[in-house]
Amino acid sequence: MFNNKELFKASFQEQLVSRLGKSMEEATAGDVYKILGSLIRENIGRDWAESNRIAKVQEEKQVYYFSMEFLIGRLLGNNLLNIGMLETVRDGLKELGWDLDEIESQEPDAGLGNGGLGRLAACFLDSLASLQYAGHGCGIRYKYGLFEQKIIDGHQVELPDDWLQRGNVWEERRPDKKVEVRFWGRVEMSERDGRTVFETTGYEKVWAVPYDVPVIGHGEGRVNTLRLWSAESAVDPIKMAQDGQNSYYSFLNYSRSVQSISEFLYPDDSGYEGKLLRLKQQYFLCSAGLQSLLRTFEKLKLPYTELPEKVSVHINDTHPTLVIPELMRILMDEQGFGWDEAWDITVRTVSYTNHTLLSEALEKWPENMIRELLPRIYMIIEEINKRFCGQLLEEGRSQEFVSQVAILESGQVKMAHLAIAGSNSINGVAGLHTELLKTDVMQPFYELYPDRFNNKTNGITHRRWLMHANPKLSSLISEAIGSGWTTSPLQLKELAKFKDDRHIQDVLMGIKLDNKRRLAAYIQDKQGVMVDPESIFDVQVKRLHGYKRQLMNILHVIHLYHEIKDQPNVERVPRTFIFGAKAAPGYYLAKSIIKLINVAADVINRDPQVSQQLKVVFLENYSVSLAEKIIPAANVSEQISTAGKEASGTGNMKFMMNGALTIGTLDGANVEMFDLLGEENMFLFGLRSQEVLNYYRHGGYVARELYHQDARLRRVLDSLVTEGPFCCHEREFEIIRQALLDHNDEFFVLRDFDDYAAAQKQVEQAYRDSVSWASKSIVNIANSGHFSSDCTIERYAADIWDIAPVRRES
Ligand code: 26V
Repeated sequence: MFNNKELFKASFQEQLVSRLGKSMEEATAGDVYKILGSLIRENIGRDWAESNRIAKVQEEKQVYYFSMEFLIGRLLGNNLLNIGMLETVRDGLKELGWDLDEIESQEPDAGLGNGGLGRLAACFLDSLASLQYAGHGCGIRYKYGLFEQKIIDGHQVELPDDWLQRGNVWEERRPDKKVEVRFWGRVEMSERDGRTVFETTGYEKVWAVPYDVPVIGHGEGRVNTLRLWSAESAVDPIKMAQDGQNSYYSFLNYSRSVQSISEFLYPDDSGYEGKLLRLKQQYFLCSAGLQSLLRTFEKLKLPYTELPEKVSVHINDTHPTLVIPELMRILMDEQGFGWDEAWDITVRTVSYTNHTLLSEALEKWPENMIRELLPRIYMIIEEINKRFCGQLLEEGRSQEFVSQVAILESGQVKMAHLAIAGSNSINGVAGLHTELLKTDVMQPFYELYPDRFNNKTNGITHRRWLMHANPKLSSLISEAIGSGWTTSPLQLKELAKFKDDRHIQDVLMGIKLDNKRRLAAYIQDKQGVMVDPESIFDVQVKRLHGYKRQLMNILHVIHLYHEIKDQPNVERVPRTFIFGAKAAPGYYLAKSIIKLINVAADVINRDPQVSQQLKVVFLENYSVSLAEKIIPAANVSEQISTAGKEASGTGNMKFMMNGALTIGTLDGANVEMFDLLGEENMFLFGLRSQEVLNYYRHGGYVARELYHQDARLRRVLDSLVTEGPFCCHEREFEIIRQALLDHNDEFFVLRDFDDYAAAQKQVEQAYRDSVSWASKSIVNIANSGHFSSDCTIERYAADIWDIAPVRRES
C-alpha cells in the first residue's frame, strides 16, 4: 500500500484527514504516531490473515511459547524495519516536516517483563517470525507493566506504568475468541459408564479475553501472533441478583477480584513469593492459552493422539508449569482419555526452559493454596507425584533419592520438579548453566532423564539490537561485507578480515563517538549532568541484584576517586561510569546500592578536582527503549556477576554486537564469548565457578580478613559509614557494610575486588591505543552473529520443537 515515498505520503495525509479529521498543520507527534501505526496494521493485515490460513491448510506444526513476561518495548521502528519501509517512511516524514525518531518516542514501552527472561521471549518472537516459523506467544495483557522508576533524593521510587492510557495501536481485541477460566469450587466424583468422572461445582468463572498483537517477521511477510489475555467478569449482574446473590457489593467484589488478575506484572525477579494472586495469574495464562490453542487444533479434525505432531507448548521458566496438569485435565475430563494416554500426549507436547539456579527464585507453591484455588488441578498434581514416585521406588531407587525429586514435599509443590517430570525437553540457557543444572541443582533428574537435558545458549535479535538501534554501524558493516549478514547473521564473521583496516577502524570509532554524543545529550537533558563524549563510557545496565555485583563496580569507582584525590596530577584516561537498574520494590539491600551509586555520583561529579577525570551517572528508569540508546554508545560492557550465578545474560551479547569490549567473569554466556574472542579481545577476571562452588561447599572465605589486609578496601568501606564523604545520614549504608563484613560477602565482592581493579587498569591501558581498541571492537562485532537469536531459534526448532519454516505457496 505504500511501497514508495510518494504513495506513503499520500496515504499518510489521507488517513490523517479521514481518521482524525486533521490537516498536516494541526497534527501532533502523537497523531503522526497513531496514523503510522494504523497504516502498518492495514499494510500487514493480509499477510497476517494469510499466515493464519496457511497454518490451517498446510497443517504445519505450531509452537506456542507460554510466558508470564514479554518485554517487547516499542514496536513502530522495528515493524517498519521488518516490512522494509523504515527508510521510505523516514524520508517521507521528513518531507512532511517530521522526524521519525521523535515520532518513535511517542510510543510507550510495552514493559510486560522484568528483565532478561521477558526480553528473551520478545527476541524469540522476532526470530520465529523472521525465520518463517509458525511460533506464537501466549502471555498476559497486564494493565500496568513493570513500574516506572523515579530517583528522588537518590532513592528509587516506584510509579505505576500506565502504558495503555492512550490506547495501543498494535493490539486487536478478539471478544469472539474469549474462553472461560475457573477457580475455586469442589470436585465431585461419580461413576459413568464404568468410569470415574470428575466434575467441579461451585466454581467462580472468569472470562479470558484475548488481545492479539501481530508479530511481523523481517522480509518475507510472515506474521505470527502474540496473544495477550485480559481477565473480564463472566457473571451477569442481573443473573446474580436473580440467583439470590443479590448484594451489589458482592458483584463489585467479584468484579474487582477478576480485574486484579491481569492488573499488574509482579516486579520481583529476585525471589519467589507465594502470593495467591500470582498463582491465579499463572493458571489464568495456562488455562486460557491451552483452551485457545486446542480450539485451533480441533479445526484440523485430527485425534488428540496427534496433538504432539501438530503442537509444541514451550514454557518459559516454571511460571507456566500449570499447563501440564491443565492439559491432563482437559484430555481426561473433557476428552475422555485414560491417565496413561493423557500423560503420554502431555509429555510429548510440553518442553521447558530453566532460567535460574538461584534457589530463592525456584518456585514452590503451598499445597493448600493450590488445593483450594484449583482443586481438580491439585488432584492431578497429586496423582502425577504418586505415580512418579511410585515408579521410581519400583525401579529400586532409594527413599532418599525419591524424596529429593518428589514434586510434593513438606506441604509444597515444587514447580521445577513438575516441569521436568512433565516435559520432553529441559534446557538451560548457556553451556555453563546447563552443565551446572546437570551436575548440581537438578543432578538427580539428569540421572533419570539424561536424554531430555540439552543446552540452548540464549540469543538476541540483531534486527532490533543492531540494525534498528545502531543504523550507522549497520551501514558500515554492509559497506564492508555486503548486506547478507542481515538475514544470515553468522556472516558478520567476515568483518574480522577488516580488523586492521585503518579506514574501517576510523569510521567505526567515529560512529561510536556519534552515539556517545547522542547519549551525552540525553544525559544532559534528563539529568543535567555533563559528560565528556571522549571519555571511556563504561556501562552496567541490568536489574539490580546482589549476584550481578553493581556493588563491586561502584566500590571500585569510589576507589578510583580516592586515587585521584591522592594523586590529582597523574595523567589518566577520563572515564564515565554509567549505571541503569531497577530494584525489586522490597529488596532493601538492592535499593541502598542504588542510593549509594547516586550519592557517589553526586560527590564525584561535584568535585572539580575529580570530575575532569571521573564521572558517574545513574540513568533513571532503565527500559528497552533506553537500552537502545545506551548500548550503541558503550565502550566497555560490565558483565561481572559471581561465577555460576548468571544463567546466561543477554545484555552481554547486545554490547558485544555494538562493538563494546567486555570486562567480565567466566559466567553464563560470557564463557562462550570468551571462547570466540580469546583473551586479547575481552577483559577477564575473578573467581571461576568451580572455585565459588568450593567456597560454598567447604568454606574457607573470610571477607573480614580481606578488609583488614587490603588498605584500599578498608578505605572504600570506611568512607561509606564513618569517614565520609560517601556517608549518608542515619548510617544508610551500614546495611551494605554488614552484607560484606558481617554476612561474609555472599557474592565474593571483596574477594574479586583486586582482580577486578587490575582488569580495569588493563581496560584503561588498552583504551590509550585507539587503533588496537578499534581492532578488538571489530573482532567483537564480527563474532557476535553467533549470538543472534536466529541461531538460537534454529536450534530450538531442530532439536526441541521439530518444526520447519512454513513456505508460502505463491
Ligand atoms: C523470578 C520470579 C520469582 C517470582 C516472581 C516473578 C519472577 C519473575 C522472574 C524471576 C526470575 C526468572 C529468572 C530469570 O529472569 N532469569 C534470567 O533469564 C535470562 C534469560 O534466559 C538470563 O539471560 C539471565 O541470566 C537470567 O538471570
